[in-house]
Amino acid sequence: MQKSKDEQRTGQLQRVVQRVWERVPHYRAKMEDLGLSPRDIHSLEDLSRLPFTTKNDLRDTYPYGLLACDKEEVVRIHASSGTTGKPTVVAYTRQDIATWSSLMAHRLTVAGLSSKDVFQIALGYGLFTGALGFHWGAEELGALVIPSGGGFTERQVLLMEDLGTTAFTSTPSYALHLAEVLNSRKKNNLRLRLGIFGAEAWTEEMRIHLEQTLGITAIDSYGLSEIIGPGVAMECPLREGLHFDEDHFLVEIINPETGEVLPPGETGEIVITTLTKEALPMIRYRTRDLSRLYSEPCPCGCGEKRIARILGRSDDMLIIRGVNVFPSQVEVALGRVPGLSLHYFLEVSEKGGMKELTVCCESKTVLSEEAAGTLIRQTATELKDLLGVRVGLRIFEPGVLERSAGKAVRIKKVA
Ligand code: DLL
Repeated sequence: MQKSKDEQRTGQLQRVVQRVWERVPHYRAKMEDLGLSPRDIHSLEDLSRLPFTTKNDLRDTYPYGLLACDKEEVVRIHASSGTTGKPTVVAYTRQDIATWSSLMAHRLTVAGLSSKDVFQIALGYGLFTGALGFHWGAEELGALVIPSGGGFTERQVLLMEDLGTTAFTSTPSYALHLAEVLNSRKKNNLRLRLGIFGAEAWTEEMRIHLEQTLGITAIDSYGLSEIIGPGVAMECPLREGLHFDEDHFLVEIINPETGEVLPPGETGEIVITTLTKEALPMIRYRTRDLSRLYSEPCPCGCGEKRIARILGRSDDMLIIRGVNVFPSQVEVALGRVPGLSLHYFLEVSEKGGMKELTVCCESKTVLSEEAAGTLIRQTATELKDLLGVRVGLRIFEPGVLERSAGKAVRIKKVA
């Protein structure tokens, strides 16, 4: 059984390599530089011989240089959410949209969504892949879809109450805000049972908080525009890792410094190869996201490869006095302090060539001077224990920090 799957995937890999070799001069040149041709791909082991693709390859060939189909065959464009410079444009053929919808419908079904659900999509519609990816998948499985988009929290709540929303998707940081607004209201008629969250790093502490305050099961969903959008990997209801569909994506974990492929269990950068995409196949795309592969199959029995919750992006890793710090580790520490909400950001400044970090967070309630002092000491201890380095800390009163409707900005650089 496994052998035939491997043979089938080898065939898919050979076809996708042949496709980019024939149609994308940029890929062909990179392969030729390594002395490779499609004839060198005999098995899945040969994947690691292929060159990596990075965001720079997309930038250098902006906007259509990596297209592996005629432009007339492209039916949709999305763009990545980069905040500086030109966006990264990604393209889809009609078949790519169908593939995306059906893999999304499958992932959502596994996550627990069904045609009986009323599914509210509180993600941005537009160039961002988030909303439309969920939208087409949820419609395909027959759920009643409410395309509410990001933000406009009062309207989100009204729709949830009046239309009987049973499941919704948003970023975890926006779900935290929604939960706060819902809990501040006297009466609400909520029927929520399932939340599917992604597009940014979040933690088990945030999951527990969202599940408890919203009365839902919270599922982690991972994806990126360059690969297809949301739907690349998602948890099943056991919530023990995000499942990859290897009929569509081959996944490797590499050492980001050396490029060497790491065995299951070791943390490194996720690298993904698409097997079925037509317009923009990706060969060994370096995501910059850090995670690890599980070595054993999920207890749910599906047999798919799983990755652990994403630790963060390598670009977001801060080095504070020689210690590596990820925003998600700060979230874990804050989640251990009962008096704090999970709204936070990291202020980063530079003094004499050294990075300084100040964690800015919020108390749950307005505190007396004495209680505030205790909370500061408690939080500083948790941060020091978890990060292994002492960092600055500012605790604001409830409601002071900005709420995000989409991806939260966790790192703010100050002069
Ligand atoms: O964020 C696609 C998406 C939308 C995924 C909605 C899930 C839900 P991009 O805008 O291209 O696409 O951003 C991709 O977001 O490389 C990760 O750094 C981060 N990311 C996405 N999902 C997760 C997650 C969408 N579950 C980038 N956990 C990726 C941690 C995530 N980070």
